Amino acid sequence: PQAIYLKDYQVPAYLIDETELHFSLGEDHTEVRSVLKMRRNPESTASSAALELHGHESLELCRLAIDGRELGAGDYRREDETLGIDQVPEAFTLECLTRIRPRDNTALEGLYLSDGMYCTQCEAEGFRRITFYLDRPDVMSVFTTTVEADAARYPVLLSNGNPVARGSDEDKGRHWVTWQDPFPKPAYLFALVAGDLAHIERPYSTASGREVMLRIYAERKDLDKLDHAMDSLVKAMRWDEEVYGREYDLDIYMIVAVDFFNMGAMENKGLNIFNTSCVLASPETTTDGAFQRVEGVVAHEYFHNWSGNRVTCRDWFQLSLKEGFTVFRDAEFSADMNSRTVKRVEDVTLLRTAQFAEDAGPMAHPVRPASFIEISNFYTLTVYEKGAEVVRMIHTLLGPELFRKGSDLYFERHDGQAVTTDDFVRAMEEVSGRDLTQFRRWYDQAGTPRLEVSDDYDADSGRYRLHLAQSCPATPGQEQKLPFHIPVTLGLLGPDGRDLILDNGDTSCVLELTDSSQTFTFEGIAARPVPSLLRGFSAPVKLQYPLDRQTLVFLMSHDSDGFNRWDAGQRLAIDVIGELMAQHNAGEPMRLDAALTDAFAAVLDDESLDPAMVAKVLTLPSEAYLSELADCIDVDAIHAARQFAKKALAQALAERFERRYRALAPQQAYAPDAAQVARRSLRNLCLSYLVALETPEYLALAQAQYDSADNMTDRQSALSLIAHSGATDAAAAVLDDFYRRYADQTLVVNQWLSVQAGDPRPGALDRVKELMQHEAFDLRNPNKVRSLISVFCNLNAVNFHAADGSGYDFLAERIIDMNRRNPQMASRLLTPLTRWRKYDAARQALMQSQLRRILDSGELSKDVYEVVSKSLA
Ligand code: HT7
Ligand code: ZN
Repeated sequence: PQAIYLKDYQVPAYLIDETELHFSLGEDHTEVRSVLKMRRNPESTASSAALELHGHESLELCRLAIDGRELGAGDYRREDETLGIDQVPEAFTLECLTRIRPRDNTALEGLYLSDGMYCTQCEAEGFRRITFYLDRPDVMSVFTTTVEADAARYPVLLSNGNPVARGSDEDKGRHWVTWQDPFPKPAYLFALVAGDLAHIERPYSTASGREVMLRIYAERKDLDKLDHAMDSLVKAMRWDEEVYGREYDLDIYMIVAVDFFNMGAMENKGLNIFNTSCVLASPETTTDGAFQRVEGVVAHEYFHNWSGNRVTCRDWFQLSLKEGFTVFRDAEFSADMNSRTVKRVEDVTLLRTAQFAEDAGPMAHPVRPASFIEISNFYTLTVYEKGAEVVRMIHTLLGPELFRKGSDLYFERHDGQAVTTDDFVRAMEEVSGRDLTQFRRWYDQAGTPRLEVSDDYDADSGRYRLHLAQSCPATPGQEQKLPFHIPVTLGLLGPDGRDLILDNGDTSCVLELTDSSQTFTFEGIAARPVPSLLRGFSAPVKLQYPLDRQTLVFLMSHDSDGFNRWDAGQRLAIDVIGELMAQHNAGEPMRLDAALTDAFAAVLDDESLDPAMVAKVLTLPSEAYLSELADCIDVDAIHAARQFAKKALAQALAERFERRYRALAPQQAYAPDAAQVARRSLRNLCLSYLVALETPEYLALAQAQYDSADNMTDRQSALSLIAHSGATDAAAAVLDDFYRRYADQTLVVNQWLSVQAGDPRPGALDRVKELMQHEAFDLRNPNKVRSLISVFCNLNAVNFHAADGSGYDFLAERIIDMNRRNPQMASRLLTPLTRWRKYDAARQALMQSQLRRILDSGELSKDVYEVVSKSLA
């Protein structure tokens, strides 16, 4: 397979002004008729008049005509992924008839069947599996789509835009609907759905008074689980009007929930297609976390209507233009709807755990990659989450008002265009008068910068100096890095714990680090301050500023920045767990430093704090994050030390945990609102400490919560605690009970699979293998594969990384099989094996040999080939 390079970008040789599609949906095969009004691109410098259309090898070409003249086999060239016609007029109409087989489409790209319902996924390059086309985002066309199907089996026929005509042929039992989308769009935003669907709807008046109908479709059995998504959509629409001045533009906005989907959701113009896991929600079947995820994803896809659809990407290297910006927008929305600090803690936790690991691995790439073999491999945490951090840094540097002006300019200037990340930054530069030339390095240098800080204080002169130095490790293809432009938001705490007033008259300021090292001086400081660095995590860097445990405890209790208060607690816990690991490896008894117990006790006792933040502070850093921090990951020591810390904290603070557990008992009927979510999160965390003690009394408490819960958050929380405890009979019984209760609720059953896949006790791999044969499992359904196989391989480190290599062998087998069915899924499953360099020599050898086995296993998809070959390079 060949790599494609950003530097080779050329404007398209032809444009498609109008696209007319006719789908005749059939069980055995579907016929797609296209009529494309095309013309030569006046901006193209290509010398030949040849037309090269994209078309997947699975397309059966039935007819091809130019301006009504049918072409014979000698008039065109069919290659693997293209169809070439050597000579075409300046402007012409291209007609094409193709035959495709959605039922056999297990890759879930293009047109496929999800539980008997036709649906599409065209981003990034799925449209070429539907018909021959210029399937690239800078070719934008106005689409008219007719969908025709059996009327009884597929009563609902949807596509992008507004419905303009419908009819039926009663003799044949078929009907059709025509949809027109007036907004030019690239093919990746095309969508079609046909099925026997139920829906809810709600009228919405935009800020300027336009009436829009909002509809959410799902299988009839799920109709009672759509209200939360609808409420979230309305909130998102209002928020985008208020915060960004952006309104919706069609007469109808539709969301359809499907069970078979490779990712979370897709922002097709006017017809979003969603994984059921990101739409359906009810208190009985959905946890608080999943409620919040629905709200966030609904908002994310809605926000794409401007950041992605009205203004789209010129090429796929610019993916973060729409994804980074939209993740930033949805994070701000969620922060406004819920707790801002909790949201920031969650996002930074994901970034530091998983994106930093990606940045340190063989697939590391810049936010704007310079090359790829398969673009699907670049829907990554780097493009999405780090991309959002880059937008956040621009927001920090410009401030909210100028940032809003910049986004207004960007949307106005580029409405209806396909543009680049550079165009986005340029708009920000123009409104602010700032030069962001150096800042642009965030888009093209990979790797996580290190920020080393030291300080000195001179009591006589009252001068405090901060020395900041940056560096960035080499990443594949990028040995040397130039300094980044890093905004460091900072506060200084006096000895009493209060913020000092800084020169800008405020308690925080933004230092701009642009050189490899710089010193910042603060005058008139009466006593040595404690710096609160990188407030709100103002840049995606690894901060290195050693603090002793006492100072961390000081920051935990005094820092006015909620994020940094939490971070100080994490740093303290990491330090203490590190000490336990050393004791474990030295064969000494582990002893927990009372500094951590005392700090946790103080936080638990402080009832003035937001319970959600208390829960975050008292949550020990995950094994995955501890692994990311390690140079060589000691799987067993990390697990043993973290488990020990949890139990020791539980022993020391049992009374407090129990008191708060009881005090936080539900007072009202369930609602997924911020206040209740906060209470449940802390209550369930207290329960998790108590169950860690493994006493019959606390296991009974968990069982009582399981039995009496009126919501899935409390029931599932109790389920995992009992299922992962040493009480094997109780574990088996509760798992059986849970399955019996929810056997007909697919998403809940997926949670049941995950709980078992994540069980850290010995024997988990055998159980996972057994579950693969269970009626609840289906290898064709990505949600099931993620729930069972991905959870085992990514979240059950002690079992997956078993020293005998059994976990690696299992995963390699799954990948080889999945490569044939669904290359995107197969490629994503590879992630844990790509990290082999972080393990001991024996594990390294075992993981490498499984990667080689995959490479030698036969015909690999581009997706899998790219990741395996780069991992072994
Ligand atoms: N823009 C969407 C990306 C997406 C996708 C990409 C590759 C394969 C399947 C996919 N499904 C959705 C999702 C988003 O970021 O909004
Ligand atoms: Zn997106």
